[in-house]
Amino acid sequence: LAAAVTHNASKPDEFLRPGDDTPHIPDAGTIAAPASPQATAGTVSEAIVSDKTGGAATPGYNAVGGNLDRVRVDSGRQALTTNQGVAVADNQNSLKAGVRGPTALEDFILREKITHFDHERIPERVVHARGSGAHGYFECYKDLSALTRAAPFAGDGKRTPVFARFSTVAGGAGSADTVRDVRGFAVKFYTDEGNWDLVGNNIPVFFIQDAMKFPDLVHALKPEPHFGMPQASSAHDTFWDFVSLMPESTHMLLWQMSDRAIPRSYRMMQGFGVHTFRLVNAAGESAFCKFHWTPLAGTHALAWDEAVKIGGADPDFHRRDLWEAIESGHAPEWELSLQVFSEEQAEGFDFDVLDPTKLVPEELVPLTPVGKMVLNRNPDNFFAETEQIAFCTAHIVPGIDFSNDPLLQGRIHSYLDTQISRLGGVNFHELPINAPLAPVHNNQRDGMHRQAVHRGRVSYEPNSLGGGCPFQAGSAGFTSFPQPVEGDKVRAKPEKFAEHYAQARMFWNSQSTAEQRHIIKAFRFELTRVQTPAIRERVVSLLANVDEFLAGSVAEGLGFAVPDPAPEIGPVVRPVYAPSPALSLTAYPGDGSIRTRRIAILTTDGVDVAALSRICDVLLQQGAVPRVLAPTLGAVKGAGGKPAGGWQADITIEAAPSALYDALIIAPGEASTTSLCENGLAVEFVKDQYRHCKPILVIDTGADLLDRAGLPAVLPTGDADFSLINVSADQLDEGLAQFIQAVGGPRELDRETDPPVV
Ligand code: HDD
Repeated sequence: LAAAVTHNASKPDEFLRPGDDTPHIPDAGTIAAPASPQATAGTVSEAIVSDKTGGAATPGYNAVGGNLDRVRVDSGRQALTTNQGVAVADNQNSLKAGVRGPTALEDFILREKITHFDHERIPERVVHARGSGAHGYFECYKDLSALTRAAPFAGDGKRTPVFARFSTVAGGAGSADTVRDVRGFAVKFYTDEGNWDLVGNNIPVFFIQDAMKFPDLVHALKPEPHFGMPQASSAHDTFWDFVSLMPESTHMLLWQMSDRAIPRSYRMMQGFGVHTFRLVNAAGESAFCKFHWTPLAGTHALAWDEAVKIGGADPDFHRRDLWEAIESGHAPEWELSLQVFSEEQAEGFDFDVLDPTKLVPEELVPLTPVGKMVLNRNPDNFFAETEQIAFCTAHIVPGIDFSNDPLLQGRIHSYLDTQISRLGGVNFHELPINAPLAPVHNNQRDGMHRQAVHRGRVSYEPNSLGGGCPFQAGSAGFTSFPQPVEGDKVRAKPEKFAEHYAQARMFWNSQSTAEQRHIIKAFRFELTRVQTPAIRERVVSLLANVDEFLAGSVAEGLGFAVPDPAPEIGPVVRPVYAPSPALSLTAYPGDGSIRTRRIAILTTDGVDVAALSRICDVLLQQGAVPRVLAPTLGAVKGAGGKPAGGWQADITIEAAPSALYDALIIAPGEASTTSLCENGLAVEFVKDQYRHCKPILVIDTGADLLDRAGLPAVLPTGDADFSLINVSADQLDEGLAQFIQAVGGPRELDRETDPPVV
């Protein structure tokens, strides 16, 4: 053994140990060059993303970056160490008694490494486990101090750092992004007066009226306990059993079955604070308030068939989309608007503003835009930031206060409580991503994983030994709004909470014809997966209280007659609302730009190289992300098999199917088209683009592929299909102009038939 060790030390390679006695700093390695010429132009591409991974963080990019700087670790040009900072000579071999002998218990390096690994995972969030986040800032348009003393609104153009996390609700941390589900929309504002968390969803109402029912809702929604299925889906008996017995869910169910629940991107969905909150100014005057986030990119949704296919092709679709948009410099933005109303106004509404299953129609209280959020920096480390961030509805700052909404009241407890087991103790606020930028001084002490080193002998208040510090802030500190309360201690609900269908009906009547079609199909799909006939019927009996056509269409799809409407409990006054256009996704088309939109260009050998270059140039100028797809990787050859000026396939048709792209261009070239027509994957690609109502541009011979895919030349309505563009080679620029307009606009939903013809 002694001989071996001596030998080993002098000739390390003898036992296949990489490295030698001197510290070895490896090269960074060569990062693959972007495949095609267009990928060099600063667009979203795998190349740019990988280029970034080794890069150092940019300190001070926004203020919270500064906060995180002190804990950032970059290991470039550093030796490997243990957690105690002892340099490790050999990271390949455990310490053995003889090369073929047992491992020594004294191998503290092995044991530390394995022990740490064994404990790498923490419990995932009980709901909203799957999420993605980013840093950015909130910028207030105008000083709002007349309305609230909350720090983010305390000056024209004032910026407050934020971290936002978007999530699905039902699935586990490793589930797919594009499932049908509500999306979480949580924003932590690191204000100069402490952290404020606005923990909302992309739907402005909720399933239940009282926190007492939340564990029941979640138990019903999550995988069924006996066999752990289904993951990340509400299409199963226990969920529909529960909601069918909770008529107050009906309004939310319509939203959940709408296209809101399959957003195209986190960047393209609204966010809502859901509850009624209070704003309080420095004079102590208060108004009620609802918070709305509106994406500047507009609201866009996937088709259901598309969402399902993306789930297989790229389960990280939304995570990747957010990451790539930020890396490529297209920072997503949302405008924050407030609905502000007085307590007296609220009393006049025919619903209760404390009921989270109701929204305040914009016709009643219009929206006032007050600022915008820009997300411009990806996290350095997913676990340290996106996973460890802890949002709590209890985190409010002076100027913001709660209402008595019984769901909100329960949430105030739940979020802080859950972090104690999820993040392992009461000091989770010291994790860098959770630490406020505002200074923290109090007499709370000790507990698991304490980071702060409190000095001095005093940890109580009042004290004289510490000069009375930290002292109470008095009126400069948080003061609860002194709302008068009276009444008996009861377990009961206010009267207006009993009406469950008027706003569901308003929502239904506010949807476009296509949106209504999608809601019907979503109910049909979900309830088809339900195995218990009585549950299906009970859900339709709720819908019978909303709209006859809706209930009739869903019942027909499920093969039974519409049952009697679900009975009301006691006499109920049902208000009648006019349609509210703001409740349709069509109300927020965005600015019509095609920035960040992913465009597939189908090619193969024989492609018209000049046309391909022109197409990519034009799309890149617009900030889109063109991707050259071909049957195999490698060079794409031009006409006559000549090399095509450096053009390479970015990805294969097999590896990146149609659902991953917003639009399709079939590049011209006779030989290219002939060969694509023989490729079933290419034909399927074209069919899916059509079925998902996305724009398709074909140039010249590319039209043969449309015929091969059997696409109709006109819409089922008999009208021309503006998004199916077919031009000759000399009309390329006109074709591209029409294509860009189509990609920036809404999808051609008139293509839809039930069942689809293509
Ligand atoms: Fe909740 C997480 C949103 C009702 C209890 N919730 C969570 C997240 C969002 C929401 C966005 C994820 C935050 C993140 O990204 O870390 N929740 C809502 C909305 C609700 C709502 C908009 C209704 C208006 N939630 C609600 C109730 C309770 C909870 C009534 C309990 C009484 N929610 C939780 C939780 C979670 C959570 C168990 C899981 C992980 C976490 O908090 O940090 O405490």
